[in-house]
Amino acid sequence: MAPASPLLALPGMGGELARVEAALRRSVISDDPHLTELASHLIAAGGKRLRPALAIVSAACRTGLPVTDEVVLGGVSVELVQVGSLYHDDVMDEATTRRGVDSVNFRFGNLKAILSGDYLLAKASEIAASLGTEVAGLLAATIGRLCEGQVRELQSVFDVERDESTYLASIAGKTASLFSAACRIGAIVGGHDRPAVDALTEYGYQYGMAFQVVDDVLDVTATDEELGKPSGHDMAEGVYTLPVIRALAAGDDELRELLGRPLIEQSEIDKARKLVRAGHGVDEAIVEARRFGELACDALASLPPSDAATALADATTGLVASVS
Ligand code: GRG
Repeated sequence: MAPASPLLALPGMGGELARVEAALRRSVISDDPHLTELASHLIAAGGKRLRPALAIVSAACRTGLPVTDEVVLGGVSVELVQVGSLYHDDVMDEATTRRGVDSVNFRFGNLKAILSGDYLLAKASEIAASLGTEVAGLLAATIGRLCEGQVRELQSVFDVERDESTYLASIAGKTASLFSAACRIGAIVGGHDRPAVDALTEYGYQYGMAFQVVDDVLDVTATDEELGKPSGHDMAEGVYTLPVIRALAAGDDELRELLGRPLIEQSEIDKARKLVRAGHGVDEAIVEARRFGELACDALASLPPSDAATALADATTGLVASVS
């Protein structure tokens, strides 16, 4: 879990996020009350709503706040994809909790989690289509990228030789693509000119890369309480992220011996985390997160100065500072 973002502190954002909440809840109402219950489960549980916030603040770089209803809907479509992907991810991971509550698969079973995840994606697509063919095409392509990123990750699970380019390609798909789409949709629907749309798209991509690297650092460095979920989960499940890849590349043979198979015992997970923290892998991953953060800020340089653009820059520096 990444820390709260300064985006949410931009004056007026409280009201904008209340609009997102209302529209999100409306968007998943079905004629079947049980499907409404399933689809509402993780929406009601909360979440940081970072992606709709990014869509709104991207639009606000041109117009300020409040944004139009269409921009709010753009943010809602992206959050529905986020929630739908979490439903599917939790089935794949056999997760029992998410956003501080039972995961949908744990509470209702895998079949209902998959189907209601599909329903969320369908609702996201319907909203995107109402915002025009460009937004609809972008959201569809982004869902494809999420799947590509996740499949890439699956292909290198338990691979102690996983290289950095494979890792970066995976996180670009599974995480950065949705952040990038959030900013691009906010920018398109918010009426920015093409150079600004492209600048905000690039910002979202680089922010998303930094976000995932920070998330991966926290899996090694944070406590269960700080994360709100068991730490070291990725290593235990064979997903070797940047700090681990760097530790292995530096020749940590004890870590190499331990990895390559599931870590079942808590003592093994603790040992693996300790070994990674003892080397330079965490520091080197933070340097990479900072580099992505700087690229995100660079992408904002061509935009006219505004409170919204400052909030985007602050969000990036705050994100990286949270692990520095
Ligand atoms: C069906 C769209 C779809 C995708 C299938 C399962 C899958 C492929 C992709 C999942 C990818 C995934 C879970 C990436 C991790 C992204 C991530 C960093 C999630 C956590 O985001 P936060 O911290 O969470 O913003 P909240 O709960 O605050 O929204």
